[in-house]
Amino acid sequence: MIDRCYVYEPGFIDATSRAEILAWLETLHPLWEQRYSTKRPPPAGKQQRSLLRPVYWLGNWQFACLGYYEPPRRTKHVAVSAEPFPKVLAKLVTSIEKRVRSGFPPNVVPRRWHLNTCLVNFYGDRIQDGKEVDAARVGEHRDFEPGPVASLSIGERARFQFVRRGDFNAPPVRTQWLEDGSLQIFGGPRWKDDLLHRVQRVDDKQRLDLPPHIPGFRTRRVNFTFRYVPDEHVTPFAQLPAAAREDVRDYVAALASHSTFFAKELGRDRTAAARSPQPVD
Ligand SMILES: O=C(O)CCC(=O)C(=O)O
Repeated sequence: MIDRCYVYEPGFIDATSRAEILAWLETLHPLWEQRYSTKRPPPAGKQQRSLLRPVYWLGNWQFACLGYYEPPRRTKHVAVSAEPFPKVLAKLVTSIEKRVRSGFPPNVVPRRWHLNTCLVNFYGDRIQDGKEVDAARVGEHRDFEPGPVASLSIGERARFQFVRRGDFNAPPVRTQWLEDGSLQIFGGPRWKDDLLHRVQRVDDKQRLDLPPHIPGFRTRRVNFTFRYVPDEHVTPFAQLPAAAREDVRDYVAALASHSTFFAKELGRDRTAAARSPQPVD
């Protein structure tokens, strides 16, 4: 039976686009975020830790310390305006959106759905005391953004699985190897809500070292997951509440040192602060 809510297409990314994506990746400076705010103690019972892998976000950045976008309970002040998609990704996204609109049942595609958010995940090895420690996996989770999500993969293939909630040791409902250049799209209540997904492992057959160079890390797979966050839920850095702004200021400053977009965002906040100086004792 044809499932109109799931697509896997190997070889979706053509050679020219692949080369352009790799060239663009060279220019990136991903962040290796802390899970919780560094400005106050972690929530009760939680330990501060680094994320397993470096990431970059486009469209809007969901910093781990602010909590990820999760409607309806967490929609405000968690999706922070970020750089637009580079041309090569924007073009691929246009074709993915067309495919979703023509192929997916209309009732699983929200009215204003468009892929305006991209999480770039770097999978590979952490270099620790001169040794490589495999960090190429993602535990079971849901993507809470409304509507179908689409993902593009570059590099070594990854074993991607859909599993039933609460029964992670049971045989997966679906295992899909995501190959270099492939596209995966899933939507609808079964794939998005009822099942969780995970990346169980990533091959290391070619000893790849994909761009960009990330200190303390060797990348063998890059995944781009495209999602939809309603535009009214995307907040410029300067308009975040003060505590959230302090939580992410160091990250935005790090991004700003390589990105004109973030340099402007940081500048807007400084201009606003200069206009309303803090009272002095
Ligand atoms: O790397 C992948 O293929 C999936 C990434 C993922 O599950 C996510 O970004 O939510």
